[in-house]
Amino acid sequence: MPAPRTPRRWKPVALATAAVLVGLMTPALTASPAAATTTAYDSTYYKDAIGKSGTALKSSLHTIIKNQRTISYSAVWEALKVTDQDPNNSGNVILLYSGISRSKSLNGGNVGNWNREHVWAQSHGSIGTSNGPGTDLHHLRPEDVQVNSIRGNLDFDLGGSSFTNSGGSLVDADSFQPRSAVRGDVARMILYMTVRYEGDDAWADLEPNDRVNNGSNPLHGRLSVLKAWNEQDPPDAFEERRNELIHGTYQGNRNPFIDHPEWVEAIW
Ligand SMILES: [Ca+2]
Ligand SMILES: [Ca+2]
Repeated sequence: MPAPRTPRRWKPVALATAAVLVGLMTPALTASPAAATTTAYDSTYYKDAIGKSGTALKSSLHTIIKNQRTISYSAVWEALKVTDQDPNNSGNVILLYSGISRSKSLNGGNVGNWNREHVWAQSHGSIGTSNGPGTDLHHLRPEDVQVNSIRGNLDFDLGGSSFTNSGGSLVDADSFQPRSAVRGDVARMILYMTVRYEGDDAWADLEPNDRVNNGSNPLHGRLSVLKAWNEQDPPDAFEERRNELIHGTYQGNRNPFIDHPEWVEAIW
């Protein structure tokens, strides 16, 4: 397996590859936004998906990303200490919705601890915590115990009120709105889950819809809002680094929407 690579090390390679390919084909495209999402994986990992859209793209990406290793729920603790490390303090992790930097050693279930937030809520499709969607690092993040409880199983949507350690996130009776810096992350995590899990294994077919109050159905909303968040909050170095680590070190698969955020619109 290749060693984990950070975005700072692979991005220049990706951009250089893109520049060469674009230069060979059509120089007029060098300034287009599409070039920015060309990655070094397009000719390898994503080669069967390139050029597709709609259900054909979704199906192709599913075939690519379902090839993965799983880890145990207990192993998720140590993995999150690596994938979600504070770039400015290697002893800490960043809490997803709160934006708080907290000591890695404070993982646990008590007030003041951080625990394992399931961005795709566990009850939506009863994914549980045995090896599978419930331990899939692509949607698991550290979060303050009490904030995790406030988010609960709510769908994502606009609006709500602040709360202790909200970091700018909001909650109301039927939905949760993450702080602006991670809204795109949340959208790309939810949509990864819907492509990865298609009901051809032991798990439910997870799908997005445009509703809240999805209860225990294998559905998560709201799609129109997630699509807007994907546009408003593009992938940054933190999100790209964790995608690299999950691919290279833990699971061997990638979140395609971090590599190609435009694939959200291409499918939905
Ligand atoms: Ca973000
Ligand atoms: Ca699905």
